[in-house]
Amino acid sequence: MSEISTSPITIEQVRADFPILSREVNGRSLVYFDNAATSQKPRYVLNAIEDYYKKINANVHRGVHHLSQRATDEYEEAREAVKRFINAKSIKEINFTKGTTESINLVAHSFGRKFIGKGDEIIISTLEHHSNIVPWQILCEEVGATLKIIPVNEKGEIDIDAYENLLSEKTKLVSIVYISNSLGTINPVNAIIEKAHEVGAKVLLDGAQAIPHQAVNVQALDCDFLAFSSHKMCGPTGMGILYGKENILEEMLPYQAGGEMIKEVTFEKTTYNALPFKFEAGTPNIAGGIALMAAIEYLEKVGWEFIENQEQMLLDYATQQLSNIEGLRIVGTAENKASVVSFLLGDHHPYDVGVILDQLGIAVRTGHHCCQPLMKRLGIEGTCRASFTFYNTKEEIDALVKGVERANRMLS
Ligand code: 7TS
Repeated sequence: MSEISTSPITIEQVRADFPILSREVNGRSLVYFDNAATSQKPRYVLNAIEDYYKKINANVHRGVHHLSQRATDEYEEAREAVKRFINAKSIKEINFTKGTTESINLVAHSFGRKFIGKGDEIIISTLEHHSNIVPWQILCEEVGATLKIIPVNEKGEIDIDAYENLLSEKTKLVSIVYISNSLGTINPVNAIIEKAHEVGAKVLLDGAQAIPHQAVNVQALDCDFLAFSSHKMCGPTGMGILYGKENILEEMLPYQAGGEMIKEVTFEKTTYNALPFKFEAGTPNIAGGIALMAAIEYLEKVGWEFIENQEQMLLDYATQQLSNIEGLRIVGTAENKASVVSFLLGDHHPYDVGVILDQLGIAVRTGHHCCQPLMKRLGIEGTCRASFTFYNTKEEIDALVKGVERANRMLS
């Protein structure tokens, strides 16, 4: 494996760790501002994938031979790394999935179908990604429960008083996004969790956008579930995590069925494997787990101080510079915000702005960002979204500002 940049870490060293950042797009240096969709991968992670397939490749948890044991050891070490990263109590609480979406669906299926019934209520917010809306709609329809929605204000902040009014002894689950992918709003999750627990409800945090940007400590938060994706935190696609408190996971129904998740199978009756294997049927994403461990090691080496300082600087600078552009309106102005700037440029369609930026090598996301109900609430169809991470620079924001100004001239 290649070495990770040694401290004190500079932005130049960090950027040199990401091979893709030195490529050109449409004849210009790539400016990658679509980090909320997926982050780029450092060489350290790419090497972990290659090393695994070159030197270890074997199936896990079943082989007596050397390679299988090596693969199993490394894959299970990845579970330890995740446990450490989010400060879980036990590896039994770390379930590997293929992403945030699957993690939420797992809870809807295995917790929801056992513990949520007719007349019960589930609370989500207006800020949710579709993957934290649709599984609950399907569940509610199936079991006769009701979905309640916490409203947001014009700034994109949830209404905490309205939330408290929605809570009652009927509430069985609150499933809420930690940081909004569309607007960057950081939700007051400590208060949300505390209030939910007062009425006996469980809380699932959608941590997809929180995990890459700040330390998340599940024991301090006291959330019951946390869902996140490896690919948004410098790891590979096809790999995700569901954290759940052990006593709750123990009581839940199995999810997918097959190999790995069983203890004993007879045609008369099957018993299920212990945690964390109970929810992991079939051959897992072994390379994905090992590369996720490399991503965690990489982020730990860069350190939260560097990541948070760089991202705060980028957010402040971009907000200030973009606000100076005539006709530009920032959508999502929460007091507590992560490094995402969603904007509209006059009456121009976000897609047209995105295409002009792409011609300049600048990657932003345009559209509803899988948050159609939020867009409807804000009275818009979509936005242009620039999402920054710790390897982005002020100079790249200058390029974005110039690009947006150019788009403004071309489309007017
Ligand atoms: N929840 C949030 C808050 C997200 O931002 C996303 C992906 C998901 C859930 C789903 O994650 P997945 O890894 O299972 O797909 N968000 C985005 C985005 O903002 N642009 O593309 C994907």
